[in-house]
Amino acid sequence: MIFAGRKMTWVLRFAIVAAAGLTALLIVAGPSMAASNEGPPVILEISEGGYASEWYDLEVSVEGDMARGTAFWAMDDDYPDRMEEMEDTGASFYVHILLDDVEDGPHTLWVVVYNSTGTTVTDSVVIDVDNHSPYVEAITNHSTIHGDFVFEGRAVDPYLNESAVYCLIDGDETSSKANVMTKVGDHFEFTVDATTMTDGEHLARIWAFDLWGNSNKSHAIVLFVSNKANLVITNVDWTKTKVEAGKDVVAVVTVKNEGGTTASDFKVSILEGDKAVGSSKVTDPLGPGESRDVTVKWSMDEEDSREMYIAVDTGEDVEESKEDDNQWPEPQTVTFEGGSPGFGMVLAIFAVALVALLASGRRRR
Ligand SMILES: [Ca+2]
Ligand SMILES: [Ca+2]
Ligand SMILES: [Ca+2]
Repeated sequence: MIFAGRKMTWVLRFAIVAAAGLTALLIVAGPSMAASNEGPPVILEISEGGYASEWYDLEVSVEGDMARGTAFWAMDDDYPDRMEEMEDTGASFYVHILLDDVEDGPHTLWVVVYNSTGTTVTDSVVIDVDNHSPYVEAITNHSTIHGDFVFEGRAVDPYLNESAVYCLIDGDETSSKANVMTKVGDHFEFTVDATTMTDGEHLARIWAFDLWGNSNKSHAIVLFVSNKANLVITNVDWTKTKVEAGKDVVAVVTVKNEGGTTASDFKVSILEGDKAVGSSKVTDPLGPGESRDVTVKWSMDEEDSREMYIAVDTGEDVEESKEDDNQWPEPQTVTFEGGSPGFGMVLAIFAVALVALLASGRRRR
């Protein structure tokens, strides 16, 4: 019984497979078997249209009395005056259309079929030509960043896939697919969370796809991540550079914290060579993005000219993401001159004169 059951099953399987095969054969051969060689031409099937890049195969299958018939095609305004003959493959009419010189965008392909009696039938299909990858451009400039930072870029394509515009970071295509940029007006934005990135240089690009699948990456911009503090000097204004010996030369220094951590208790100094000769201490916290003017002074007793520099955090009190950008690049020559006696000297001369006057007064008595 068991054997008979198995045998039965095998026969049944064979029957099913055979039936399925025959059905498939009928489906494949369907249209041509069903096509009639008589009567006016009828377009049974035309190729699907849709996205095309570089080339497109246009094909129509026709039934009817086509013994001496033929088919012509044209694109857009070339219909109906400038039509070209299609190749008769027997089963269909066919043409391989090169799209290299065709503008990106929708185009209509027309087909006109003639049969031996001169009767015609017309059909058309729309193709969306997309030969080019999107135009992309990073708008954001090279920046020092911390916390949330909005990266901006442009992506333009007749068939841009707006859900496939990414902020590509450090060339990591896999993880950057999560950085989908949002369309804002005429550009795209993505908020970079610098706290998830290591301090230092990172490269950001906009990477955009069109619906066809062509993609393009912009030039890279440098995002310098500074989750730690980063003190820099943004301006130096020397308010006194030529003074009498013993008096102060003065500079007003604008210090900025470009990092993401507050800094305090650091020095701003006037340097002679590498040596800080005059310093001011900043004790109040300088928060991320904040700037402050700090006045620094230095004096010298002898008459001379010196070349001086300005730098921040000369005591190395603050741990920064970048320590090599703390010096203002332009030196300043300061001059100490000999001059009229100082106020102290005037007082001393006056005192001596007074004593002498008193002494001579006493003698007169
Ligand atoms: Ca495109
Ligand atoms: Ca710094
Ligand atoms: Ca430092």
